[in-house]
Amino acid sequence: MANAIRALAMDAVEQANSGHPGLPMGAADVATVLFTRFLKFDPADPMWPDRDRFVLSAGHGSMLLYALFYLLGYETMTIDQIKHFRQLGSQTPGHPEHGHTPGVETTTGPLGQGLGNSVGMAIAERHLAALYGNDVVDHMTYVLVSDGDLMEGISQEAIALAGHLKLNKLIVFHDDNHITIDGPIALADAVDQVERFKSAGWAATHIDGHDPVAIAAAIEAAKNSDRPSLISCRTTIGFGAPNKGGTAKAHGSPLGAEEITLARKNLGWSSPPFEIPSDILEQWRSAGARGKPLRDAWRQRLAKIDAEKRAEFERRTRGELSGKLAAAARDLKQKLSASPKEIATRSASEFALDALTVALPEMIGGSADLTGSNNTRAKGMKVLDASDYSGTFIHYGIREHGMVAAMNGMALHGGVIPYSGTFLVFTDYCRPSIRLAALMGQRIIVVGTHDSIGLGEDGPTHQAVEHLAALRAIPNLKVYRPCDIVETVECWQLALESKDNPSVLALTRQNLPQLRQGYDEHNRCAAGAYELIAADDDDAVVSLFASGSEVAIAAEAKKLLAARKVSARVVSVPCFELLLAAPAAKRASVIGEAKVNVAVEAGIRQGWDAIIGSDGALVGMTGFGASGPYKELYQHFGITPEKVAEAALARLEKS
Ligand SMILES: Cc1ncc(C[n+]2csc(CCOP(=O)(O)OP(=O)(O)O)c2C)c(N)n1
Repeated sequence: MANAIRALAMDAVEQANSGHPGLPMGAADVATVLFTRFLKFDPADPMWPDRDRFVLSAGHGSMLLYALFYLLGYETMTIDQIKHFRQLGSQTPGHPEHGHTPGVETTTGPLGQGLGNSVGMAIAERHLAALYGNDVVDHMTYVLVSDGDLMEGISQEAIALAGHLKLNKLIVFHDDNHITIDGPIALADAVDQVERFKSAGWAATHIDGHDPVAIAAAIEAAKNSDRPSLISCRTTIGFGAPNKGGTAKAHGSPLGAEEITLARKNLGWSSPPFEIPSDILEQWRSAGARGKPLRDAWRQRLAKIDAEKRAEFERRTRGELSGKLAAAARDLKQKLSASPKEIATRSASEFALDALTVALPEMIGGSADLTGSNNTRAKGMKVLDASDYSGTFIHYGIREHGMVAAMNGMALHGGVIPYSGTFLVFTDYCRPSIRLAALMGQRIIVVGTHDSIGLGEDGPTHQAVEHLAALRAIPNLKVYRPCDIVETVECWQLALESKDNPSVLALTRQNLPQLRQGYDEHNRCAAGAYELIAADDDDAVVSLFASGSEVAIAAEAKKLLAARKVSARVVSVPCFELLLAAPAAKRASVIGEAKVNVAVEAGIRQGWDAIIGSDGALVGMTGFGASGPYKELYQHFGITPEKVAEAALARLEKS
């Protein structure tokens, strides 16, 4: 049965003339034992909530997954798809893509990410089991990692977090083949992975990855462990290929016709390319059929639980929001219109979260050791840890990358909405995971506080300058930068309502006035930008655009211009992406037709031209910040109402 995987991998890579035969051939025995004897899944319903998860962290070995899906009888994975491996429009892209190919639990390719995701999946499983009981939620998370996955830094964050949280339903198979692209692993690494995992609180063992009895015994033991488990499987990359097997030559290129013929002989596999002998295919298909009775039994158990609890479980699993969110947001805005607050948007966010986390109990918050600074722990939130998985706040430790990768895993798992906090500048440390959330269309929310030179004394290492632009560059990510507490509530609502994309909330350390006075039921931030303060007469000659903390500066600049008899309007721009996605006429009406456009943002110019045009002026940053009290920094870098007014007047003179 394992040779069926090997043959399909060799043939598909050969036909595509690109791909990675080595990993599928080497890991075929491990995968065969796991998928035919242990993994709980049903090809007829790849999204069945209580299925075991299998993550191929080493995404380059994608043919392993595709071969399994075909052999096990996933409807969409036909032999034709295998023949079209890596071709445009196929179900078999170069690296596995979640949402594209049924059965693929997460998009992998950037090494280490899948392992990070699996930690989040295992957290979500434990959390939901604590809430809904083992009858409804009781599944394993299995991951296959390569040497490369374990060399990436993110793996350390993932392993340490999983060990600390005692995620005993997480089992990692290490494809220990001693080979990477450059050659033997010894060229660059000498880590004893078993000892490394043990030191992080895991159960860890070595086995022969080609011995089905040893593989089964190790899985059995791991399933009964009180800790997460590593099974380090000694394998031969390209197992079966007599010359290239065991070498880097099997890693990432077709084996070639001659070597494939020899491998077929070596493996005793006489079928022509893409043909699986019927008796072997039957055995695979009957392994694929194992899951149906398990899924039926689960359905029956689910049907027996309290109706209200079941409805809530199903709502959460579908990722649907309850009507309580909009009501909570309206209620908060009403309160703020009655008693305005001049606070930092990070505190405004906490104010919002106190209500929103009650409205949406599926929200799981956290912070990378900056809880008190990020203000992400709402009132009454219990900590989720090894002693109590029912909590909803996670101390991720100083592990931004592992944190966001885990959040992706939670979102992919379903049933929870993960959000977390760090300083905006440190989104650099988790950017690859944010990018994958965007690629996969997953709802995670990253709170980035201390979002500019406005953080003051910590200085340029901590002051985001290019980060807004860099984040805005990621497709399908929404970057929100609210200007006051009302906008903060609205941006939270929008982020939570965006089921198919991740969001970043850029929030200040420093206090900001409440610019939105009076109650407006409508979520004005939904337009991405809107006229916050109209011109004093009908014809504004200056449009002042700003985001976040600089909107108040623009509002002051408008007054200075008025004193000079220059009519200006102020447009708040909390979210570029929403504005730029609006129909052209709507966008044009928000941007307006003033003679002069000036933008104010304590960041670099990149991206602003789409709003202010290349002839607009930006009052912002052109380099790194500095250490000092924040008000002095704004003066020093010239981000002041006076400079904004000056910039507008200078442009007016030229026009
Ligand atoms: C973050 C990241 N860096 C680099 C790569 C390119 N790459 C793909 S596989 C690989 C290493 C291959 O070695 P290993 O992980 O042991 O896989 P095997 O050769 O056993 O298939 C590299 C560097 C990648 N996919 N992701």
